[in-house]
Amino acid sequence: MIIRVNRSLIKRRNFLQLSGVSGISFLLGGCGTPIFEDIVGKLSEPLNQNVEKLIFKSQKPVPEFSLSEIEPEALIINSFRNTPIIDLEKYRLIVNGEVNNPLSLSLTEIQALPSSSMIIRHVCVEGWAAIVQWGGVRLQEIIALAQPKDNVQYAYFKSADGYYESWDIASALHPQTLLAYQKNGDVLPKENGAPLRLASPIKLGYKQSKWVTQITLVSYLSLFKGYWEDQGYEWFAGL
Ligand SMILES: Nc1nc2c(c(=O)[nH]1)N[C@H]1C(S)=C(S)[C@@H](COP(=O)(O)O)O[C@H]1N2
Ligand SMILES: [Mo]
Repeated sequence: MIIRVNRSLIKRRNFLQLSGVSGISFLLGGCGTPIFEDIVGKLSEPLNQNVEKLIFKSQKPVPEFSLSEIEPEALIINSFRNTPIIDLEKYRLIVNGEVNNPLSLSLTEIQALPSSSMIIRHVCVEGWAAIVQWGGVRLQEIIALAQPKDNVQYAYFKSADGYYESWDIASALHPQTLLAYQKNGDVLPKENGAPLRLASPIKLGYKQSKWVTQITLVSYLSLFKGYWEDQGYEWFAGL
């Protein structure tokens, strides 16, 4: 166990600190938290066939823009409430629901996963758009780690400001659907959803939850589909 954590992510020096008292709490996390070795180990386990099919059938990538086309001023902060205060040390991304391997991931763990970046257009129904570069981890990476059961069809996203959203699983598994922690090459600003937000070129702006704290994978949609959807906005909201 020790060797695997050490080898994959944590440098020797940090690792020695981890074997002290603070290390134990790091590895054990909260209750029900899989230790990191477990998470890494699960990467080699087979995925359920539905999810595997969706990840590997080539979902059509959306053409991206070039660096010079980024519009740094065009992305308007659009929040239905104030920016929530999030303690980054205590922050955990919970992944639960109909999964075989529920997760509770710290930011360090999330940022140790393979990262990717894309330059895409963000489109808000309120009549503005912006070309933005987002960097982060593919949502499919996190979903795969959680080992969803065969019947999973939707993902619910809970945000720290009370916002909530639901997506079809195919869109959630699209290779350009990211949990972003960078914007235009810098650390994601708080107002744009730090530490972690959805970013994807295949959905309208209101689907792209900021301040995501929980992802729940389910086989059904409940009465509550999304903050704006429950007031009449369209649910699929594809671009
Ligand atoms: N948690 C949360 N996520 C949210 C919203 C919100 O109010 N709360 N607004 C949505 C809307 S309508 C848009 S257009 C984008 C805006 O993202 P930005 O503020 O980073 O430009 O965030 C989306 N995600
Ligand atoms: Mo929006």
